[in-house]
Amino acid sequence: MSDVLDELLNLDRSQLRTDELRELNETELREWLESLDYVLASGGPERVKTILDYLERHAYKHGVTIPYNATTPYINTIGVDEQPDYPGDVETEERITNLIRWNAMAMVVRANKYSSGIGGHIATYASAATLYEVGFNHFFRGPEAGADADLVYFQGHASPGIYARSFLEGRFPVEAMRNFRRELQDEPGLSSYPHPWLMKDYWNFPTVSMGIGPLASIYQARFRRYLEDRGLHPAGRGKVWAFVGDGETDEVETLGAIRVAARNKLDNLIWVVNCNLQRLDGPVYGNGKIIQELEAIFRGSGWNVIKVAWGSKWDELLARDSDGVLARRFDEMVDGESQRYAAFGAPELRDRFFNTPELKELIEDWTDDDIAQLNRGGHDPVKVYAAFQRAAEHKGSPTAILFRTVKGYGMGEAGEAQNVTHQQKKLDVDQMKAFRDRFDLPVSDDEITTYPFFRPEDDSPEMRYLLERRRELGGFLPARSPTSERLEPPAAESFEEFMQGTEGREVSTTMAFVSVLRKLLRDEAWADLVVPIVPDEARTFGMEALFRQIGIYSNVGQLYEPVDSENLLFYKESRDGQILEEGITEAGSMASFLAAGTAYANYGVNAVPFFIYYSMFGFQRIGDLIWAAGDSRARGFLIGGTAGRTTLAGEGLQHQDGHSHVLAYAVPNLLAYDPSFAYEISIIVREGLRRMYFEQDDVFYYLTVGNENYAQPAAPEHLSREELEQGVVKGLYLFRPTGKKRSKLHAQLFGSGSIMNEVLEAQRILEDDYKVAASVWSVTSYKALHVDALEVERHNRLHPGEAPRQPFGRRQLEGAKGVFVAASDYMKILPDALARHLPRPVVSLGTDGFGRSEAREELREFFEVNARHIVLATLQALADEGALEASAVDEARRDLGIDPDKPDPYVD
Ligand SMILES: Cc1ncc(C[n+]2csc(CCOP(=O)(O)OP(=O)(O)O)c2C)c(N)n1
Ligand SMILES: [Mg+2]
Repeated sequence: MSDVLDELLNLDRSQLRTDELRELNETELREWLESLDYVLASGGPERVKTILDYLERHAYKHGVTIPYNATTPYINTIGVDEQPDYPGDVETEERITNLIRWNAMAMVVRANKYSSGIGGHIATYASAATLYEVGFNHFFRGPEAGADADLVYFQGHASPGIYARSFLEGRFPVEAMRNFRRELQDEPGLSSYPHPWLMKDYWNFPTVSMGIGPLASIYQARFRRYLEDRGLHPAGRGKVWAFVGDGETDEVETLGAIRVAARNKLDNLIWVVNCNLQRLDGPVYGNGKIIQELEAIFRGSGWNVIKVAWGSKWDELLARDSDGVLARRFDEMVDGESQRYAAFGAPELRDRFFNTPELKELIEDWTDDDIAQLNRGGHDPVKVYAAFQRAAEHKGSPTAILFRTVKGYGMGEAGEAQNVTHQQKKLDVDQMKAFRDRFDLPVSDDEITTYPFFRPEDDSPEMRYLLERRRELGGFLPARSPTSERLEPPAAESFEEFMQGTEGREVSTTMAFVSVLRKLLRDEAWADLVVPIVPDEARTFGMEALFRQIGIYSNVGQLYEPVDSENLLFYKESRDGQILEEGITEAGSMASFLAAGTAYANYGVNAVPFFIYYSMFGFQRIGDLIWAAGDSRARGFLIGGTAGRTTLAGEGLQHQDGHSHVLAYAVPNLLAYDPSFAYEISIIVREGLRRMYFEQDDVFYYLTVGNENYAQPAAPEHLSREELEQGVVKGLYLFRPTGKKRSKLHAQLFGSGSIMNEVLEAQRILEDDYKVAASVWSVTSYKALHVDALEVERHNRLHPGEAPRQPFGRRQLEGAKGVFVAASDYMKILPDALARHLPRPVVSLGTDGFGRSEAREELREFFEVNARHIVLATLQALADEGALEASAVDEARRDLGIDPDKPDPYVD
């Protein structure tokens, strides 16, 4: 090959194999390259891209397939000549970063010194400090930037660094730093990780359960667009930044929704993937290169990818490397090898990395000190700035920046790039001194054992610089500031129709809920704020009328004529559509719920999400996201459709939900309801709106609704409206009192959800056939009754001198005579847990077990929650009390046709 060609090929030599080179016809190749150069010079890169595209298609037509290659060479995406000048004062910034590094390290070491085992992480922030600091000094716009304000998802384990910066900014007193992970001390403390529940003016997003933050950030960026497109929030330059660990990309939640970001062209989303090449136990991908692997995944999903692998010092070597040997060596090196160089430093790098005469030649005049400066890109502010800037300016797709860093950077022997570094929380005196020297910190040997925190004087250049940067960029971050706007709940009259019942017309509670939702969509004050979220399940819940009425959100509108366009209820997508039709992803839908449910705190918009899903696929499948909603103080309604283990007939044990209400107990600020009737739903929704958007309580709601059709009754007349509303909201009210007050035998029957109909039928049988005076109570929420009872119990325990209080449920049932029998479509633990707070024992019927694929009637027989079993349970309870002979119960059992040897539904 001639020199000219050599030069032309210069950049690409590392990509070409020598046998290929040999086979090429020199003149031919030269002509191609020269004409490409000409196009580049005359038409620019875009013209080159177009021509290459046509060329490829042309070749394809003639049988040439070019293998798909999603990766680019393992070098920085942004070349040295493309790097912008650094706009900041690098030295001052470095001094600030070093102080933050120190304070972050000291807070963890100190916490563990004074309370062994308290935990905390040094290595994560140590690897990410430059990424955060360039962001804080030049990019992240604070709340005062209005529509331009950014939202930042901080990596949970990096929180010491974020606190340490806030401390310099004067947002925390030194006591707070001393009480890291000690929130119950007399002085203020700081929570371990980002938890809005614990620090509600500070943190926005819980991120520490790996995968939740990245997933949530995608739907956050999309929701921001949704608000803008619907005119609920002004469009601005605001970005969503998400800091993601490379190990965190193991989680399916992290990468599972990235195409959603590309499909929605979310150029307001930037992921900063901190590839320190390590996770908790060791290397993320020791036998390969995580950066290359991630590049392929992101590029293949339509993201803009920027790789920042090598720091500036490497540029000197790359410039010398006319043969491409260095680039080839980068490609050859796996992460496990690379980790050794970070751990063992210059001698190891000299010996093992520069392992051929050509490579050795590159560094022949270099000292170990020179070699030690061969840093990874993520520790080089100039490289970090260039990448952030390019990402911020990029249009048309989300950006992932893959930064190569060292885990435990600066920790030296205490953990730098060691496999144990993630959990290193103790540094001995010598290690602290080494850290101090490395970052040139003003700490004397004597002081070191006191773990001092540093904040320069207010008028020092560092402090002036730091505060000025934040002032310029719109204030401090993170900051959480909920809107104070209160919304009046809809007037009772507008929901009055639900109080009248359906006059015999049979409708399900799902339909009743949809009617309530449609009512709300006609309410001027609320209509725009409602955000219906469905995971490809709208038709299941009879919501398809909403498609046409309020439209499905799409960032491009509708680019096709829908197949059902002739239809009144056609599938309408539009840019101002209101429904978030997420497709088959409960996790994605819940991430949208998170974004919408916290819009009051992030955008000042009182959005009201209604996430309607198959109840089985809620708590069980995406419980961690629901937990995160609780932590986030999200508001809104989770609607578990097709609920009830026997009410959803004909499915099986992956559909028939009989335990989500048990799981709902775990989330402290969640109110859970299993309503039976339309008017109950309307009362609960109105009350929810009042509590969340008028009282501004940080609670959210879970309602189960079923698909069994039955006549919805009118509100009972024996209760005042106030009594009824109170009962529905607090969990219990007398729905149908017995008409047989003079009977000797008495029973109180509790019904929930659609099992209420079985309870009502049992009441009839007991009264007609067995002379038992039975009253029926509607239990809308076992959880609400239970929580109230625990509160009262606790109050009484802590106030022994005062007159004891009574829980709501017990008060309601105080004078109620006879046995208590409860039946629901959920597990027996619900009434059982409440039982000790009631005046008498309770016999619980429920749906414990896997069940069968069957029809409703047979399922209820199988689970023993139908009217006949409720009757039998009542008679047996009366016999247990001595009010009935056992033989009478056995006779009844026979009359009811109940087989005593039927299989146990929990076991079989
Ligand atoms: C769902 C979940 N599983 C496990 C953990 C425990 N954990 C915390 S950090 C960590 C390793 C994180 O590695 P990486 O994402 O690479 O972050 P780095 O600290 O290296 O920046 C693990 C396994 C967790 N927090 N969440
Ligand atoms: Mg990592």
